[in-house]
Amino acid sequence: MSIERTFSIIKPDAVANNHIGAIYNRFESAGLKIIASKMVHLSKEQAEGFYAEHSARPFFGALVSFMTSGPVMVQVLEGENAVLANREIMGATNPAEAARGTLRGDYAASIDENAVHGSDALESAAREIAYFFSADEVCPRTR
Ligand code: IDP
Repeated sequence: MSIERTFSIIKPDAVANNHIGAIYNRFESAGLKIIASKMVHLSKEQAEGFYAEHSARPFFGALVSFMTSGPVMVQVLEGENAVLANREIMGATNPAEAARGTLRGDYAASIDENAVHGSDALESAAREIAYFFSADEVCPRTR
């Protein structure tokens, strides 16, 4: 077991549907600690930069439009095997394939609007955390 940090977004659909608290409860119930958190309304440039690896995909324009359609919550989660643990809490990318009891299975309507983002590897987690948070905004537990 290793203590990891991962990056998470509660996307505009889940924020609009008032699911912030329920989703934070899932993270904390699973033993993940929220060590940084803020609400942001992404600019087009921020969303395009964050999803740059998907810029050639046919859904890129729709993805950027959705991610800028309303505020999001961004957070850093810390815990044992946090990257994989969060991906399991989230469920499959396509909510139609996501198990009940996962965030996408319970709160997402479609692959275009799928409630949450979570880093897929430690390397992307470090990059994504730095994209949104300065070092002094990350607050590991001291007790
Ligand atoms: P992930 O969010 O589960 O890591 P990725 O493949 O990295 O999935 O895709 C990033 C985001 O792009 C997805 O969460 C989803 O919002 C969107 N996306 C991925 N594939 C499709 C698609 O085939 N149609 C529409 N949107 C998609």
